[in-house]
Amino acid sequence: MTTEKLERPQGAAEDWTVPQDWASYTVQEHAMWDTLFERQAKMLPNRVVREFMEGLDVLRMTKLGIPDFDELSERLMKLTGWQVVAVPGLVPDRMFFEHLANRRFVAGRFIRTPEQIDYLQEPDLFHDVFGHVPLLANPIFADYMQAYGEGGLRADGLGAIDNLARLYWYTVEFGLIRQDDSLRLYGAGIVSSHGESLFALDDPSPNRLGFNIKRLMRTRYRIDDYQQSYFVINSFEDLLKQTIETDFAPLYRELQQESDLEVATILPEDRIFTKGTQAYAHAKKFA
Ligand code: HBI
Ligand code: FE
Repeated sequence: MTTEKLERPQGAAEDWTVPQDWASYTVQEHAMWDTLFERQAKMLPNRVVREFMEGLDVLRMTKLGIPDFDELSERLMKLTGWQVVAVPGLVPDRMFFEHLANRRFVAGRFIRTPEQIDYLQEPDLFHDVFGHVPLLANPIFADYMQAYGEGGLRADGLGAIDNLARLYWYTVEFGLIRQDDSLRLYGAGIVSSHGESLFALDDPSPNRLGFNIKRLMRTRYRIDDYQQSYFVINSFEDLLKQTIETDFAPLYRELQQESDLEVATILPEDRIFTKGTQAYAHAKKFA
């Protein structure tokens, strides 16, 4: 999503943050959080990676109502040095990376209306706080998010934001992970969506491909529908290790020589996970 045309909204600071102003949320807005939270909390156990449920618990996000970002930040700071800061909506890429590189997660302060319950274009408070924040309590994932922010600032300098945005998209937003001999959800875009939490694991149509940074960075993504491809990591440790060990400058140069891949493409060398299990087979020769 190109965010360069964004104008800094009235009342936002230089770094695009605004006060959350928790006291101003209405009963309806708190009720919207509770409705969304209860629906997901009921269907995610055994579907979402264990560390996500542990994060909900340790951050005490199980209580009713929209979480107070200052309270979340106090707990997160002690666990992994992260804090949650309020923004009016999308912020320019560079600013976004700057915040992540300094362990500040930018969360929209607005929550969706009943008409938007199952789809909204921009990340709202439920997507950002329920989807993204619990895993920031996990030290390895917290390190990955900071490394991503630092990588983003470097990619910006190399004109490679689009490639790096794909890494965020196919891991932080829509990633799957192997755990206890099955596939589990961890991407915020999935776990904050009722429909996609079902689709990503149970539907036979999407491709579930073994994680490979270069292959992933060639792969386009769509922002207006369920994913056609998901990438599966072995563990957060493995994701962090591969990211930190990759020298992105030569990788970006290689990527410039290779064509982008359409969302549903399968390559012969792809490792394909069948729905819901660990087993994967090398892609059959696809004509
Ligand atoms: N801004 N508030 C906010 N939240 C995001 O998730 C976000 C953003 N700006 C840019 C962005 N994400 C993506 O383009 C990143 O991949 C850069
Ligand atoms: Fe997000």
